[in-house]
Amino acid sequence: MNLPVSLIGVPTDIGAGARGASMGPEALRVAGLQAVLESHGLQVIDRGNLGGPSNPWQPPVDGYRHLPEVVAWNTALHDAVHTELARGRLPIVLGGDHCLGMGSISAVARHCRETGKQLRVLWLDAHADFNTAELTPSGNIHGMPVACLCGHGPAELTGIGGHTPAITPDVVRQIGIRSVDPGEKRFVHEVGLEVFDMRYIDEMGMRHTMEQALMGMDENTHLHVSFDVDFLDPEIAPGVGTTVPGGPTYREAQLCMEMIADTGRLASLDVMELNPALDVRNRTAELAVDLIESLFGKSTLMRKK
Ligand code: 4U7
Ligand code: MN
Ligand code: MN
Ligand code: MN
Repeated sequence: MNLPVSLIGVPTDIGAGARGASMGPEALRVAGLQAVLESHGLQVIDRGNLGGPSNPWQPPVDGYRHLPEVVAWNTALHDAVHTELARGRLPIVLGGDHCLGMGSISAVARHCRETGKQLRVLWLDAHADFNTAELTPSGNIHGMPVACLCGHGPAELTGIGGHTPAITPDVVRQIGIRSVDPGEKRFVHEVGLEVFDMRYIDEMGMRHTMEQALMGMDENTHLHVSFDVDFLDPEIAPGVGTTVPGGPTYREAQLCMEMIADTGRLASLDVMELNPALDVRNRTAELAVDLIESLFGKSTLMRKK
């Protein structure tokens, strides 16, 4: 496929519980993302950063922190991602916190409706991000994007892109999950979200897990990967606001990315929740870039296709 790539920086931590993810886009650039992609023959344009409201650092109102600001950032991102897809390009969203998954994936879903593509979303995360205003223990909207995309949330968010719900739960596969709040867990089961949690990965291995998560895709599939960097074990990826022990190792994460690359169907990507304020000498950013390199086929030179 080898679509030309567009980098879209979204420097905000408006949906997070810790400040600092707003510096994520620059840390990924400093770690050499564009040059690494170009070294694999990809054409890359860095569109720079989107703009939006600053973080007022307020407590939740009616179960949501910073709802108007979250709407503003996600509306801008929806438009930017949709524009790149309409140009026939592969957007990489440089977050920013994971509330931005709403703007990004709502645009991908809209593009799929317009072009008759079948959507598959891989959600790589320690968390299910399936909270609602009633269920959330924090009010932080980065814990709610999957629920909002599936139509459970405030109209300002569920309606971004003009189609509610943006997606149905059956297009989503969650991988690496190991922290789900009690009410959130019940809701995940209720809607039938397909979750490959760490217990599953421990028992079945990453290879079998990815075979299952990627099953049923074909030439007409648009594959979107939403990569929350806290998916990774905190021993190798300390630079995130919400670490949860017991995540995938370096080798497991590499295999995950390589098996996605092997499908040849990757058509859009989010890199979310990287927090340089909590990182050690940009190590987590460099690891993220290393894994993104695998996602775009680093290993293919060494393998017979
Ligand atoms: B992330 C949490 F309570 N579930 O809702 C919440 F544990 O995008 C964390 O996956 C959410 O990093 C983490 O606040 C959101 C919490
Ligand atoms: Mn997340
Ligand atoms: Mn997470
Ligand atoms: Mn997080």
